[in-house]
Amino acid sequence: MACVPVFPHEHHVAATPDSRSQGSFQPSLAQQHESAPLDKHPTRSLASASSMPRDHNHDHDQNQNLTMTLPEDSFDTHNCEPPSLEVTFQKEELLRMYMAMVTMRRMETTADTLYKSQLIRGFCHLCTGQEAIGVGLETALTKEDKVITAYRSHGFTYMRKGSVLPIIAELLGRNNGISGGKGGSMHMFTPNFFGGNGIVGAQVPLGAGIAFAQKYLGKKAATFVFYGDGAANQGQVFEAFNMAKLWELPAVFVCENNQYGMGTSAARSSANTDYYKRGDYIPGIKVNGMDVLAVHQAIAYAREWALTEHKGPLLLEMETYRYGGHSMSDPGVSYRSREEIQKVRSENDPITHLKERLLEAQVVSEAELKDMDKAARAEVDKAAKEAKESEQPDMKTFWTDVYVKGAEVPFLRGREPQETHFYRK
Ligand SMILES: Cc1ncc(C[n+]2csc(CCOP(=O)(O)OP(=O)(O)O)c2C)c(N)n1
Ligand SMILES: [Mg+2]
Repeated sequence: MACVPVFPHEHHVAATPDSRSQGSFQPSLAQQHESAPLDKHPTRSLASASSMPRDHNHDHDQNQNLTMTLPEDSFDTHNCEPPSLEVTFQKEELLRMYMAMVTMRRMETTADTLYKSQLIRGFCHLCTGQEAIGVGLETALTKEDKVITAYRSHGFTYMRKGSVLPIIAELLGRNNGISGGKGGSMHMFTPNFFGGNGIVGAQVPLGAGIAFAQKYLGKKAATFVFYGDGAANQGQVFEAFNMAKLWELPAVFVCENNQYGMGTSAARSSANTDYYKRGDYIPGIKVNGMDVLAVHQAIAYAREWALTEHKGPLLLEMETYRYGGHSMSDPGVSYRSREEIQKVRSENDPITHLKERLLEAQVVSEAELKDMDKAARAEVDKAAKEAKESEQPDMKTFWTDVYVKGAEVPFLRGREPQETHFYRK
C-alpha cells in the first residue's frame, strides 16, 4: 500500500523488531485494544447501523481482525523507540473510521456553505484535510481521557460528542448547540473535551493543569494537549513542558503541524521546524498525520507512555495539511500556491489513503464506500436542516454560563454602558 507522507521525513528512524519490543511503555496490541476505541463508546454514533455496508461480496465477517503494516516512514523519533508498524483492527472499526472521516469532512463543507450564506457569523476555523488526527485520536482513547485544543475544534468535538447536530447548531447560534448557541466555533466542550480555546497557545498550560489534576486525583486518564505550529514558539508552551516533566505529568503534547500559522509558513516562523524535538528533555515522535492508522498507533503508544509511572509527558508532532484558509476570512492562497494545495489533495488525502487501504484489503467495495459517502452526506444534511429550524437562545440566558455559579463578578459590561448586567445586586 503506497502511503505518501505529507512531506517525506528526512531523518527517519526505522523501527526494528528489536526496538519495537523493548521497554515497558510499548503496549502490546492486546493492551491497545483493551484500552480502546470505538466499542468502549456505546453512545457514539460514528456510523449508524443503516449506513454501514451489510451485503457485499467480500468478507461478510466485519468482526474479523485485519493486520496491516504501516509504511516505514510513518514515524521519526527523538529519544524514544517508535510505535510498532503492525496494526490490527476489526474490519468494522476500519469502516467506522472511514465513516467518521467522511462525515467530518461533510460537516466542515456544510459549515463553509452556511458561513458563505451568512448564517454562521464570527470566527470559523475548519479542519478539512486534518481529519485523520481527530479520528485516529479518538480510536485510541477511552472516554475518560482528556482532550484540549485551540480554536480549530469542530472535528475533535464531533469525535468526543459523537454527533453532528450540536456542532452545526452551535455554529448557527441555536439553543440546541453544544454550548447552547452562545459559544460558536471556538467554544465547544464535552465533559472530557475542554474546548475550543481562542487564545493561541493558552490551552497548553491549561492542558498541563488538567493532566496535573488527573495525577493528583489518582485517575487513570491521559491528557492530550493540542497546539499548532504557529503556537509552538510561545514561552508558555515551554513553561508547561518544564512543569509537566518536573512533575511527571500524564500529558501528551501534540503539535498539529499543518505547515502554516495565520498566513506564515512554519519555516518562516520557526528556527527549528522539527517540532517533535522541541521538548528537548521530553521524548518526541513525528507522525504521518495524514494516515489515520499511524495516528491511532502513535496515540495508543503515547497514552500508554503517559500512564506509565515516572515516564511523564511525551510530545507528538502530527504532520498534516489544512486545505482551507486559516479561517473563513482567509482565502488561504496568498502565502501558498493553489498548486501546492491541489498536490496534497490529490496525492496525500487522508480519506483517500484509508479508502485505498480498505479496497486493497477487500474490506469493502467501491460501491459500498459510495453508499457510505451518501449516508454521511444525508446525516449532515439532516443535522443542518434541524439546526436551521431550531430557535436562537432566549435573551434571558444572555448573561448566564459566563461564570461558574457562585463565582460571578459583581457586574459584567455589555457592548453599551446601559447593557451592564449586575450579578450581585
Ligand atoms: C495570543 C494570540 N495571538 C494571536 C492570535 C491570532 N491568531 C489566531 S490563530 C493564529 C495562528 C496560529 O497558527 P497555528 O498555531 O499553526 O494553528 P492553525 O491555525 O494552523 O491550526 C494567530 C496568530 C491569537 N488568537 N492569540
Ligand atoms: Mg498551523
